[in-house]
Formats: sequence, C-alpha cells, structure tokens
Amino acid sequence: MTNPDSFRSRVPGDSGRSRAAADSAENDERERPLVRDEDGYFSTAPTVERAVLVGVEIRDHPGLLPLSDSLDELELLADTAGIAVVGTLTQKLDSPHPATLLGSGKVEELKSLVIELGANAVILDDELSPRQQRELEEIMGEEIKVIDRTALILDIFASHARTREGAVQVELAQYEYRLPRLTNAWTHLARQAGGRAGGASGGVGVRGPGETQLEVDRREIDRRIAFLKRELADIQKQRRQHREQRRKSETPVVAIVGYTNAGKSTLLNALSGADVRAEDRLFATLDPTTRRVTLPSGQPALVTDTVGFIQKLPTMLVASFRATLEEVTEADLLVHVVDIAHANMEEQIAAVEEVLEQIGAGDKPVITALNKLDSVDRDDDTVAQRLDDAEAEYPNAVLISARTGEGLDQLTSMLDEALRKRMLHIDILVPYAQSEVVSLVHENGFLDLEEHTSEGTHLVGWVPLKLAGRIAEFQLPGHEGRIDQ
Ligand SMILES: Nc1nc2c(ncn2[C@@H]2O[C@H](COP(=O)(O)OP(=O)(O)OP(=O)(O)O)[C@@H](O)[C@H]2O)c(=O)[nH]1
Ligand SMILES: [Mg+2]
Repeated sequence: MTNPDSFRSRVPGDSGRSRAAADSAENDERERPLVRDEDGYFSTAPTVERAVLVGVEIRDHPGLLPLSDSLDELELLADTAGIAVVGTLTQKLDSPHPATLLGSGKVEELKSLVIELGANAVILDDELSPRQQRELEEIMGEEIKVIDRTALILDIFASHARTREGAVQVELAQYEYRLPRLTNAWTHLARQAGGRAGGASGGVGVRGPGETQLEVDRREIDRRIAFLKRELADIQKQRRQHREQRRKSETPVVAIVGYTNAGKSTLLNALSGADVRAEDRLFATLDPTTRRVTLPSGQPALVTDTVGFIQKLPTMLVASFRATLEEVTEADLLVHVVDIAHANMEEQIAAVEEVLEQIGAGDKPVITALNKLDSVDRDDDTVAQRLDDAEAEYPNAVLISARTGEGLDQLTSMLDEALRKRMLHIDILVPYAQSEVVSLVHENGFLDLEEHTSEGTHLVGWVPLKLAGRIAEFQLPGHEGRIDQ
C-alpha cells in the first residue's frame, strides 16, 4: 500500500517546471519546501514551455477587463510561471461551447496554430470545466498541455509559498482542482507512487481487484487530500490561537489589501522597515506578514500584508485561502493599495472590491492608498484629472508613493484618525497597588502624559474602547471619557 505521505503533487498535467525553477533559488528561504522529493524530481533541468494563450468573450457576459487586457494579464501570469508565450487566439461567442469552450472550427484553428508555432501548451484565460479540459486534451493530443487560468495561478502560488500553511493550502487546492479533471490518460500517477512505495514497476501491487488505474489514482488523491486537510486544520488551529492572543492585546489591526503588484509589500516595508519580498511580478506574496507600526500619535497598530487579488479569481481559490484571508476579515481597518500607473486601475479596484465582498469584508472601513505617484507625470493634464477624479471617487483616498515615501505621513495620520474612532480618551489616576492597570494601558494604548503623584500614577491618553470597563473606576472627576469622532 502506498504511504499517502510519500505521494506528492506530481500529477500529470502539472506544470511543475516553474516550481522547480523557483525552488532552486528560493528553497533556502522556505520554512518547508512545498514538495518533499528525494528522487531528483526538482533537479531535472526545466524544459521551457511555449504556450498559445486563448481568450473567449461571451457577448452578453463581458468580463471586467476588455479581452485584450485580460490576455495581457494572462501573459504576465504565464511569464511569472516561466512560460514563453508564442501566440494568442481569441473568439467572440454568444455562449461558451459546453464541450470545448471554443467553437469546433476555432479548436481546429488552435491546433494548427500550436503546431505551426511549435508550442507545447495552451493556456485558456477562463476556467475550464472538467469536461472541456478532457475534450480539449483529447483533441490537442498527448504532447500538448491544456492549462487554464486557475491552474496557472495555482502553479504560481505553489512556487511562491513560503510557509507550511501556504504550501499545504496550495497543494490541497491543486488536488481539489485536479481530482474531477483526472482522465484515463493520466495513468502514470499511481505507477510512480506504487513504484516508490513497493519497488515494483507498473500498477502491479497497488491495484485492487478489478480496479482501473483511474480509480487507483482517485483513491490516492482522496487519501492525500484527507491527509492535507488534517495537517491544515492543525496549522490553522495555531493561527487562530495567535489571533486570539492578538485580539486580547487589543492592538488595532490594519490589513493591506489590493490587486496583485499594486505595491502592498513595498508599503508594509516602508511603514515598518520590514523586509517582505517586493517584486515586479504577480503574486510575489502569498503568506501574510504582520508588523507592528507606531503611528505619529504614538498609537501602535499591527499592519498585515496579504496575498494580492486578481480579476477572474475563482471562488474555489478564494475558499481555499479563507483562513489566510481571515487576516483581512478580522482587521479593524483596510488600506486598499491601488496602482495608479496601471491602465486598468478602475477595473482593478472593482475586482478587489468584489473579492472583499466575497470574503465578507465588504463593509470594513477603508483607506484608499493611490500608489506609485512617482511613476506618473502629474504635469500631464489627463493624468492630473485622473488623479483628481480618483481622489474624489474613492473613500478616504490619499496619493502616495510607497517607493519614495511621498504621502506616507498623510497616510499614517489618516490611519491614526481612523483608528482613534475605536479609542477612548482617558485621564486616570491609578493607585500604585494596581500597577497592572498601568501596564494594561501601556500595552494597548498610548499616552500624552504619565506622572507619578503621591496618590498613584496619573495617565492621560487613549485606550481601546473595549477597555472602558477596566479603567472606568480610575477616571478623574469631570472627565467624561469622550470618544473622539
Ligand atoms: N514606481 C513605483 N513602483 C512601486 C511603488 N510601490 C511598489 N512599486 C513596485 O511595484 C512592484 C510590485 O510591488 P510589491 O510591493 O511587490 O506589490 P504587491 O502588491 O505586494 O504585489 P503581490 O505580492 O505580487 O500581490 C515592485 O516592482 C515595486 O518595486 C511605488 O510607489 N512606485
Ligand atoms: Mg506582495
């Protein structure tokens, strides 16, 4: 019997190449590599994939982005995954073809193009149903990989996961994505697993009586999924405990959200001196990072950098990352970072708002950080107009450059002000015998005055509203405990 723990995501159709490329450079930095492989899988030289991109526009259901922009984005995704794009094909349809997405004539055209360009993969800009995936694979033939946007994003996520939680989440999502897409053609799966486990070649020894190879494959994947789910539940229990502790401390939490590549990590680094990897590529960040930042008033805040969003982000992927995204849903305040230099700025904002709705964070207070101010020409009238419009249209907008630091003072003042709404002004006298109350204020609030009198410690400042009950008895007469609005 194959040990499920030794069974890995070497599923046919897996574009493990990009992961392998990333792994050699970045392996050292991971808490735990995604794929535990002893038999040299990663050491094989990466084969360059040459892909044709395919986009479909459904007449009555246009996407958020115009087709050509969506394909440009897909090309960036392919590039991030290390795939060379050698051609593009598009089709406008009244409705998607249930069997092949594209119309049959277009599928033939695609096949000819793939042969003509010497491509070995096609990447669909939309998610394929299991049936469409199967049919297209059959038509394209064994040598041509059929990948869709979701599979590509999963592949990128897999290579960018730095923590065990990130890695397990991605691997689980990959299996759940692939399970309904397994075909009879993918039969070497269990042979490999069986070979490793028992030293036997072929399916002999791993198959049950009367079982097809496909059933064996499914069973293996089911087992791996169950194993990963258990592992993830353990990791997430720890994360929840962490979060509980944080909540007890009452330090406000700010989550940085935004479209991928908007500058979220750069902003966290600028605010906190963190060294989160910031790169000009999509989905550089997968795992959340939290840093303590002291705002201008002295108020502390925990600021979290999160995974970027993208248009056409499948619900299944959002669901897979729900635990990580709890960092967003549990935050007191969001900073939505927007790349103002991007031509699709508005659509990107809309895509982010859509995902925020999906994860139940649609009604959180938001500050919109219009980023990359240094990279636009403000003297250009059109640009100036665009910036004015954006500042007027989006909630609590502020123009910043996370790179040069411009506007960050204003942003942090806005954070201060927004978080102040959750704070209670205090003017208290705490007897020395109750020094734990002073510690509580120090830990969670911030002070304008602290003096030691004959009767105790006199403190003037701010504490989170939730501590109102703890300090009420110490408020000095005449102080109402006002909430600053
Ligand atoms: N010119 C300019 N570039 C910026 C600014 N902020 C970020 N960038 C660049 O934009 C690219 C993406 O920045 P990141 O901070 O990695 O973006 P992110 O939002 O964390 O991206 P993901 O983690 O991939 O979703 C990098 O090349 C940054 O150097 C800015 O204010 N001005
Ligand atoms: Mg990032």
